[in-house]
Amino acid sequence: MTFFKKINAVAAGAALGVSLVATASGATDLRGWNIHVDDYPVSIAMESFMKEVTEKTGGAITGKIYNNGVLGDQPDAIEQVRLGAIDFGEFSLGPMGQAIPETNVVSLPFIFKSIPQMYKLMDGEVGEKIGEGMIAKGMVPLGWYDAGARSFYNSQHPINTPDDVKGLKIRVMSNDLFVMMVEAMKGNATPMAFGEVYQSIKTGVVDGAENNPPSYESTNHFEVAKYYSLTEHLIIPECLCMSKATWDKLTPEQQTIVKDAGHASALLQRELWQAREAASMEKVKAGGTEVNTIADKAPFQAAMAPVYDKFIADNPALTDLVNMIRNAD
Ligand code: BDP
Repeated sequence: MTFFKKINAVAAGAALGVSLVATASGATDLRGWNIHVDDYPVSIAMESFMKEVTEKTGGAITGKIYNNGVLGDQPDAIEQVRLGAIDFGEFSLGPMGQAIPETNVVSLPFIFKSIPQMYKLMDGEVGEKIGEGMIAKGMVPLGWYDAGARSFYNSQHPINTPDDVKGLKIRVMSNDLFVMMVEAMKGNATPMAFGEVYQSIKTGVVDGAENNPPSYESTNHFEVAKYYSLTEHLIIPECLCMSKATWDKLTPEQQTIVKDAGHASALLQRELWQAREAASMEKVKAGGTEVNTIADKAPFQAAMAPVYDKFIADNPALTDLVNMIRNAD
């Protein structure tokens, strides 16, 4: 059974009980959470998702997407979607790890060999297993979005070796794994909301952070942290997800429309991402960013051994999933 057939089978059962409610109540108006600025690839793809859903359901499902994180910070929004208080959102799997252990495997540094490999695996069995974990915790994945690779940036000096991270105060997304990752290189990690990072770098609360080029650029972090070192230590997929509570209220026909629109929006987002990544790199360089590539990533990978050891020790049930990714071509 394919992944979506599975969620449909589960949902078809649930829909028997609730489809009447959906029909009787007429139009369903959804609220969508998004952390990014209006012209970001994620934001454009989410709008296209909503438009397609409204058109194909003949106006029975409408919705509004709230950009710039105005509905709250990401870890809170994940909880809100799980509880059904927000209907859908576009999330990094990074901050999902605390609530949904399966998603943590993609937050292990250097677990994927490349972005194409990440997609191949997420579009196959690995993605299915992670998706099942998400559904069990109240989130239905509708499409995997691209977030490129994350690299370190800071206001002090370029990073070429793990030793260069030593002593730097680095903001990370909310997940213990990212704290361990920075500490494994003897840096000081500070979990912090995305929206607070610019000011924190500017005022010296932290020296830097880590992110993909479009986020480094769209947040203007490049203005205050000009050394961008392409460690590419994390390739974390993102997800357009619907609350299971909302999903269960849709008719099977509506679920198919939502699922298809989610898939189409992911394909659009992945395409937009490529162009934005290139444009962002140009913009930050023109703005004075000093970009350096890493001649040898092996020492960074080796430094992550304790992160893997602790993760496997704490999550023995996820060992197979970790190995499935690590042993993939
Ligand atoms: C961006 C992700 C976004 C995260 C942000 C962060 O797209 O979901 O909230 O990083 O670092 O790349 O918090």
